[in-house]
Amino acid sequence: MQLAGLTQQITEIARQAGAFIRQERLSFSSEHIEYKDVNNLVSYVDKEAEKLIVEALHTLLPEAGFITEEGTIGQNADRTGLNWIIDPLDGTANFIHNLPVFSVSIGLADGKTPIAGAVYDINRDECYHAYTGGGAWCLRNGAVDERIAVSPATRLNESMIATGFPYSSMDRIERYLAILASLMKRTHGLRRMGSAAIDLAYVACGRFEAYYEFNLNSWDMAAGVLLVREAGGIVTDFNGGDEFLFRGDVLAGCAMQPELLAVIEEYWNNEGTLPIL
Ligand code: 2AM
Ligand code: CA
Repeated sequence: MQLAGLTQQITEIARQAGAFIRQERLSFSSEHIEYKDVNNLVSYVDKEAEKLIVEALHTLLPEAGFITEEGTIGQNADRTGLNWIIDPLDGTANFIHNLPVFSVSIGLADGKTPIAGAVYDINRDECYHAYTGGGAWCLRNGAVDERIAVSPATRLNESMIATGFPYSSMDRIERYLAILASLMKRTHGLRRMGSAAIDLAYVACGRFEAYYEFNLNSWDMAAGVLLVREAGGIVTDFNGGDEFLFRGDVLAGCAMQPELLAVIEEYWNNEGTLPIL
């Protein structure tokens, strides 16, 4: 498989889907909102964008299976072999509220290892892309392709950290809040952007030093974790291992990642000892 050429095509498909989403936003209104759950939103835009992406990718690599947020096509339940892992619109709640932080995320994974992918930051026209061994890149305005790298920061106390608030399962909320409180006191600040794929892309290009979230879906992170790794960063689960893609807890960062991991491990694995302040 020629990953370099494949990644160029993934980048183009992500940009095309993003152009569709950007266009639809112009005429989008609240009557288009559908509810998968009380705070889990979707619309025809997510579904149409996914169709467009799935059709293009299927032609590109017919042997690969699919794991997608909107379930356009049969899903590969056993998750082995090659799979396209797709979130056609990451940051749907932002899209619906016209908050300009939403993206397209397309990853190709071999088992639990992402090997190629792109995240398209639709409103900035920045398409982040990478394949294993090829470095991480950002294509701006469809014209300038620049190699990107994680931040040179080495300490938590010189870091800006992104996270995602829990929105469906609240069963680990106290641990999450304990970590948040601890980090508030020892970082440059915390941000909740609302698109995991953008958070990861921004770690890859050095805007954030790190990003962590629990309970994510594989399509939120498949492309983004590869971007961070190819940009020289470290990605682990909350135990320092590599079981993040299909388990959902992920921590990605630059050289200070181990220091952040130590804070997360302290609270995450210690039920009953959660001093919030
Ligand atoms: P989505 O927009 O594709 O669903 C960040 O926390 C991640 O959680 C986002 O990538 C977002 O992906 C997902 N998410 C799903 N529902 C959400 C909600 N109600 N609020 C915030 N994020 C949500
Ligand atoms: Ca989505």
